[in-house]
Amino acid sequence: MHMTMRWFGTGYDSVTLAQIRQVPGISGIITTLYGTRPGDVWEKDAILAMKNEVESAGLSIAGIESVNIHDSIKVGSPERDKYIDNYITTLDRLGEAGFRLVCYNFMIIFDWTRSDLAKIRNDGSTVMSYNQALIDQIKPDSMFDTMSAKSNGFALAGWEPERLAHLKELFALYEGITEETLFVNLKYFLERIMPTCEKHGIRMAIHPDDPAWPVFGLPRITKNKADLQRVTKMVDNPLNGITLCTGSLGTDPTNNIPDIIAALKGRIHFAHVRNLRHNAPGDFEECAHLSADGSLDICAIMKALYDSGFDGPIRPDHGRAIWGEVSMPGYGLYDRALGASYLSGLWEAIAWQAQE
Ligand code: DNO
Repeated sequence: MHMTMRWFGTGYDSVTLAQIRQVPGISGIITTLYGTRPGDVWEKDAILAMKNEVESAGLSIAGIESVNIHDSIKVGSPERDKYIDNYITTLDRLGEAGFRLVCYNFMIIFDWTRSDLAKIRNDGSTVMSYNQALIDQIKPDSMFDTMSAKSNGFALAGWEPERLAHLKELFALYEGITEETLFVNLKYFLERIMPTCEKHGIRMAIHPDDPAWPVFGLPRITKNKADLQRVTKMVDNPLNGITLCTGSLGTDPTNNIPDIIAALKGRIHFAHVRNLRHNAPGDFEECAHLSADGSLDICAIMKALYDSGFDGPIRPDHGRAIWGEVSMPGYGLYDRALGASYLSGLWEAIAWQAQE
């Protein structure tokens, strides 16, 4: 594995590349071309400028998170081919620039969802949390305002204001879409992009649903082991893989993450490892990465990744807001740096013991 951190780009992130470079063990960053919309073709010059900026700071780009998917592809409407062509052009350009990992998701309308972005914990830190009863009281059209109200002024990844300004149209577009339609449309998309992925050796890593159940009645198809196995088997190419996101899969306590890792061996191209704490069914909050602070056994997860031969980038994920830091919720420097060091320490111990 190689340890990385997500970076949102100059002007989008409170954290600098120089700071990330000083976190022990970090060899690369995960980023995207912010300012692009789902469906856009990425400009070659912009891709190279992004690469140069990171490399001049002494780091490399270990993967792109995300190249987002246009709604027509998820719905399977007639203009999808045009947008898949655009996606292919972007992949081609990323491949030519030397990128070998692309994370994406197939969540519809809303990406990751929380009811509170700054819940205060006993130690004074704040975390993002989710409570289904609270979400049930929020109308989908006010979800964007709920999310952005506590975003400290940062644009939240996956919550593009331009797209979500048309929520009514989006809900109408997805009317009648079922899990089955989504699987069929994802298969169509993957089959069309695989030749380009093969040309460059680009690993595609679908990100699981967060939380791992339907929200606002919208179907979701990457919630658990069965879903992820279906996605990888329906287009049985080693480049068609997943992002193992423990914070997303872990929202459902019936998801046994070490077991999912073993089942998806060889198809896990990217890992987001973090902990969360279950308070009650449908009610969870994020926490420090440490196993003792939450409900997930992070050591067992890292061991399962090690045993599966995982060789991709890994990154700490959402951290708590601590020590007065003001950042994009979940993406401050301090708690993610603690998380990265903890994960690197676990990995070192697991590797050391394996050699004994
Ligand atoms: C949230 C992230 C997601 C993720 C996308 C991947 O913090 O984990 O927004 O980047 O779903 O496409």
